[in-house]
Amino acid sequence: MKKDITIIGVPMDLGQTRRGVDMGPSAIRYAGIVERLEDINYNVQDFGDIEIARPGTIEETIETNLKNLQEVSTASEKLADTVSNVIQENRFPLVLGGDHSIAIGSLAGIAKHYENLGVIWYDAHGDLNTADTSPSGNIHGMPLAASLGIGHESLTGIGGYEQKVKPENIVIIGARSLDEGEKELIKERGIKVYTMHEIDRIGMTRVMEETIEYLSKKTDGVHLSLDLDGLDPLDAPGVGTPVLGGISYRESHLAMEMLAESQIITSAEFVEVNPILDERNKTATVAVALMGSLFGEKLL
Ligand code: 6HN
Ligand code: MN
Ligand code: MN
Ligand code: MN
Repeated sequence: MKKDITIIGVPMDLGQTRRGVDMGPSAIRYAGIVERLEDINYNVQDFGDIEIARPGTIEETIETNLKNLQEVSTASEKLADTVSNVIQENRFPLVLGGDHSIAIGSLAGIAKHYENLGVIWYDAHGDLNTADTSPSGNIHGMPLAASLGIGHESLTGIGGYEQKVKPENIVIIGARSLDEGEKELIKERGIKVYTMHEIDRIGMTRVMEETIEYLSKKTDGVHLSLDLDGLDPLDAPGVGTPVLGGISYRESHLAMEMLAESQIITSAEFVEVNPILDERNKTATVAVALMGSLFGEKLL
């Protein structure tokens, strides 16, 4: 893992409808992310936050059922540029959300630096919807589809190119709430998914061994996109779209420790922390602990 990390906050809440997730980056900073990484000898730079427009402030010129499309698209371009510059400077981009729509911008900025970027999508959801399949019109349910080049051109065209990631370079971990259109897309494109069923059945150790083996063979970099709702709501209650029966805190720690050991991760984002829905900043604290493990913190 690179020894220089740049933290980028993205106070985005326009990809969904529950207020408060824009405070995610502050909550994670407050839970001590900078100190945590400095304690394990990283050089940490905090870029601050990407500016997000208030809803309705950008004139809507596009006819669509996607909520806040222009605002999300504009913020995604800014984030893509920022993330790309960080990689150019040979630093590790650590993006803090904000709702999961921000992954569109992160991946647009990251993927152009790799021939074959891998993506680990740690999430209760597939985030593979489009305007046609979305039950909600919320863009946070679409970033993985957009990054495949599927969906509205204002989302797929960020960074000036269409396909950020190939379907065979994606591994989804923790899925337990997939919409019909998402299930079809997963089958049609052959995306690898470990649902909660497989995690229960074969255990997190094997899930991560297989994931690492699968991705390290064919990719030249791996982005971790970790949605805190991948965890069980008992461990991470501060999220906008909780789903029962998720990955435990301990399993998640193990997953992060195995990723640290494997040294395959080249960029990461932690999203959907909503302090308004949280219990005493528990979810941000969990996020920080997982980042500690991801970056190689040891117990002994
Ligand atoms: N997330 N599949 C649902 C939708 O509205 O498209 C939920 C999406 C949740 C997205 O948690 O990042
Ligand atoms: Mn998500
Ligand atoms: Mn989710
Ligand atoms: Mn640990």
